[in-house]
Amino acid sequence: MALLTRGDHFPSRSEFQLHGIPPDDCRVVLAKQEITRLLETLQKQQQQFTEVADHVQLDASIPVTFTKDNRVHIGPKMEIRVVTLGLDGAGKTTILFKLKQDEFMQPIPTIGFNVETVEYKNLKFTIWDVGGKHKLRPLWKHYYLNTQAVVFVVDSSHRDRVSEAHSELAKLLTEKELRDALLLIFANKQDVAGALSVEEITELLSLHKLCRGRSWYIQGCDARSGTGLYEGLDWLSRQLVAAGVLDVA
Ligand SMILES: Nc1nc2c(ncn2[C@@H]2O[C@H](COP(=O)(O)OP(=O)(O)OP(=O)(O)O)[C@@H](O)[C@H]2O)c(=O)[nH]1
Ligand SMILES: [Mg+2]
Repeated sequence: MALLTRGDHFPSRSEFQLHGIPPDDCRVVLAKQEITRLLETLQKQQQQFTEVADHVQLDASIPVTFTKDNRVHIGPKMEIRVVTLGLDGAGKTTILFKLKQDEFMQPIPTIGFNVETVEYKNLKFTIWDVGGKHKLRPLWKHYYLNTQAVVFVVDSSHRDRVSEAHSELAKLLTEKELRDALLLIFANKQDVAGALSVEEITELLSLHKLCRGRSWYIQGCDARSGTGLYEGLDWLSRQLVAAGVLDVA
């Protein structure tokens, strides 16, 4: 058709119609031209990407975090300050060592504190583990500043100490510096026969009442084997990322 052999000029819709070509046919011919142009652009871009990939070593280990409000954090891990509290013998140090070294180590009662960093997913937790003996509890308050999460450990095998744990937790939750801190409760020693279940601990600590208006979660665990520990960290990381804890502006 003469209309389509005119060198550098491609006919317009009205020129097609002038030659009596039906509108549907003219749409197909015009679309073909557009698609050819798009394909050429695509091929050019693919070629450019291939050339770039040959020269640039992409680092797959660079962590990327997407926050709930659609912000993206690319780069070093988000750092989170956590303090573990709870009565003496609840298992705080055992949890810390298990997370750090992935092995059970028989701890001695903590006089003072231990501090370790634990990397998990895109987060770097700095965990302060403070001694829980009665006479050491007045020192807990020195660890509250800038704490983003409290991990409160309860010995589920010690039914007769749960009310003592309740009163310490109740005191903690009135602390101004911990007002915005997330609260993860580990119902530890679930491996011990006859241990209180997560539901029983929730009930005995009146968690629904005590923690009203705060982000909290209770997770059963066994610090010796590690069962449940990462589920707790998962909850924490979801909350921290959702809250957009890190300023990525
Ligand atoms: N069966 C069992 N024993 C545990 C578990 N976690 C800790 N223990 C034991 O409980 C005892 C106390 O553990 P710690 O980790 O020292 O407790 P803590 O909370 O750090 O105590 P303080 O440092 O005194 O505040 C140790 O003998 C641990 O081996 C657990 O999940 N199951
Ligand atoms: Mg300890």
